[in-house]
Amino acid sequence: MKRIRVVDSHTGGEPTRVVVSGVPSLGHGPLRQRAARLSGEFDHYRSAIINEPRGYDAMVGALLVEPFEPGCCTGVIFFNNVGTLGMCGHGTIGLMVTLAQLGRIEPGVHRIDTPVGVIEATLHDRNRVSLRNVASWRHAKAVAVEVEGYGRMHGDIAWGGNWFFLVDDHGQQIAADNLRRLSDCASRIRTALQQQGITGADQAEIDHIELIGPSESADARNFVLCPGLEYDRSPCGTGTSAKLVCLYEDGKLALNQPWRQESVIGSVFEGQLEMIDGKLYPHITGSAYVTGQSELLLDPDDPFAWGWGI
Ligand code: PYC
Repeated sequence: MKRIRVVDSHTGGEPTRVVVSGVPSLGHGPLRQRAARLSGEFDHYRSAIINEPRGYDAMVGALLVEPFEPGCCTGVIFFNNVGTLGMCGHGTIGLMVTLAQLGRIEPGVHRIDTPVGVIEATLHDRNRVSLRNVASWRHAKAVAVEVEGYGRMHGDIAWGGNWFFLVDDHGQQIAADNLRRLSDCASRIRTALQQQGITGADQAEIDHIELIGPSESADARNFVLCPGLEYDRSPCGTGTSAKLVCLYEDGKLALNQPWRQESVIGSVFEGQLEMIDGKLYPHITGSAYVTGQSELLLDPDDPFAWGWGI
């Protein structure tokens, strides 16, 4: 019987499962290499932890590993129902609250090593966290895309720790009672990007689609379709980062100006931008709550011991 210790939390409704122990060592190199090793050699562990029957498609995993970069309190490799993620904002907030619950960190500033660079996270109290993301930027503005069943739309391509295509002219209501239509629209945009060869820098696949609309209580509301075709219940930390840099480039947001980003289910992140050495660093603040601590059991006789997914 294999045993994997996990702590579950949610950030604005979006779940994070922190993996404390039970996954084989990925070695000691830079985290980008270790994330590739997780995908290449140990993908069945990712599936066992996050896919049904133990997890579900919206859940994001956060594997704790030894940091490579100096001065970090931990390294983390985020993953979802289809693979690893570069960074994850809601997951970082969940991770910090989980580390506090485990007694591993105190309130204050902590550096965290990720596959896309070091981030800095501040634990304010047992639930509230701010993070300074990796440097983020807009790669292209108002790229036209022909979307089957929906027609021509335009989107900005931006890096916020993952690649995003951010669309305003989608014509959809960003509302919790319109999730099927939003998922259909966003997944067709993603297919259209693939078919039309529209990518991030260095031909990177754009695997997050962000539809943006008005909000009554915040600056904007979004719907973010994640790589495994589930939508983010939170306002998406990396997606909010991508949005902030686009607003800044359009002259609609100043440095250090607060931006409140609401999710499709009504949870809110507060964001702002800092400029360091000519690069834009998004700051994101949100709250997470621990929902469970458990030991996953992988029974060798269980035909679905390693999970199943799309
Ligand atoms: O909060 O950055 C985020 C995120 C990415 C995918 C799901 N959540």
